[in-house]
Amino acid sequence: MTNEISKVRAREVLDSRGNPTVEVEIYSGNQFGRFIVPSGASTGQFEAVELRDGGNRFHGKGVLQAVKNVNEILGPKVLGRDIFDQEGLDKFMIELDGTPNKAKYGANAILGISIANMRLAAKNKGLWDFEYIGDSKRLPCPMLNVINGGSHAGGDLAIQEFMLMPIGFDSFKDGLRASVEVYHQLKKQLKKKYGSSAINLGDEGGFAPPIDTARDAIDILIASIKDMGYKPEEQFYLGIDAAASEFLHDGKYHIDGKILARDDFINYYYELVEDYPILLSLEDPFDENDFEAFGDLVTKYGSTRAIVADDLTVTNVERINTAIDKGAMNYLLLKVNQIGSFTEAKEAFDLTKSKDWGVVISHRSGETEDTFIADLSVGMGAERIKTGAPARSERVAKYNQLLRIEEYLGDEAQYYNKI
Ligand code: 2PG
Ligand code: MG
Repeated sequence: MTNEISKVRAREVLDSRGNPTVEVEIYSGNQFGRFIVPSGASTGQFEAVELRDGGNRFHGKGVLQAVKNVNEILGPKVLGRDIFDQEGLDKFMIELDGTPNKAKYGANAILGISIANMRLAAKNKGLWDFEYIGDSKRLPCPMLNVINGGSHAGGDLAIQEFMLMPIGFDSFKDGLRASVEVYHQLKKQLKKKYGSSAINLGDEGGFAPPIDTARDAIDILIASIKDMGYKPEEQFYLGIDAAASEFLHDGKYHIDGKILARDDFINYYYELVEDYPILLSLEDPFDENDFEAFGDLVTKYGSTRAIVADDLTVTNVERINTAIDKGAMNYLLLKVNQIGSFTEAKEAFDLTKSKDWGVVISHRSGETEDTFIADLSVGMGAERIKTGAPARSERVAKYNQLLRIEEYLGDEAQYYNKI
């Protein structure tokens, strides 16, 4: 069987928001690996460049240039490369691009080739993707985004995500089932309290109710957990992703009907965390440039809470190094398309692990049927994965893949059920 890339093919397909995205296939003989690149809405300022065509077609969101860059430039140049030399392939493309943020050919073009190649390599060896990625047999704790706010919904709720974390269960399967039960109970409660329009879904499959404050969202989640007979702070914890850069305007945070200066916003979290011990994970609590404010929360709560960096660090080792210097996080949110290649995402993972910090593998708000991140989370041995609510097939697809992996691993599977 040949180990060389013999054909590269890209095309424009659609993501879960109906926006175009890049799909790539890499062939070796008649075997191929495929990957569809996801896309964010609350994108960090420092993310690698997602090339979009502009103009009128698809409201400017077409990706024909990125597709062309794969089919006519990068593709022909990687022909004949060894499919098992992932690092060599990624570094070669980074060098060809030559910019610090993949602005020339597009991170969507480069990542498509990178992950499609990895998939092909796994297939060639007869392995599941997660087995090819690493030796870990750890199933991550899911973080299910069941109430959607911010730029993922159309209401006044500033905080973007409210997530269920089924920690106190013995297996991924059990944790997922209990979360689904709570999700449906939440639906009933929201409908009763706010009416039928409250159960409309946001971009990530969570409900987008007319709730105005974080406290109201957390209260109704706790009530739903209890209604189902589960124990808050034992079986279920909660996480939020503030995506705070999105509601920072003219130096002030616009949240819960108030306009808060930075220091008042730090106090906002002190009070929230003290009042809600169930709140275990806080992602992007402050603006993506405010390493110091992140550091403040780590100093105060770092031993008991996950302070998760997403827009702050954008899966980029340089930014993670700054966060290390400033003590600004203890959990990394890892998104492969923020950096644009498998090798660099792995470097970000390894650097984070060198500090004994945790990692959450994450989807984007614009997703597809591709389930790669489920395998990535297991292969790398990440503690957690966030991939939306247990609704909408592009979200559920990842959870279903984790169910398959857990079943396949049998007794060897270890569910990460730690705080
Ligand atoms: C986030 C993500 C995923 P987006 O902020 O963590 O939930 O959102 O893909 O819009 O950046
Ligand atoms: Mg985020």
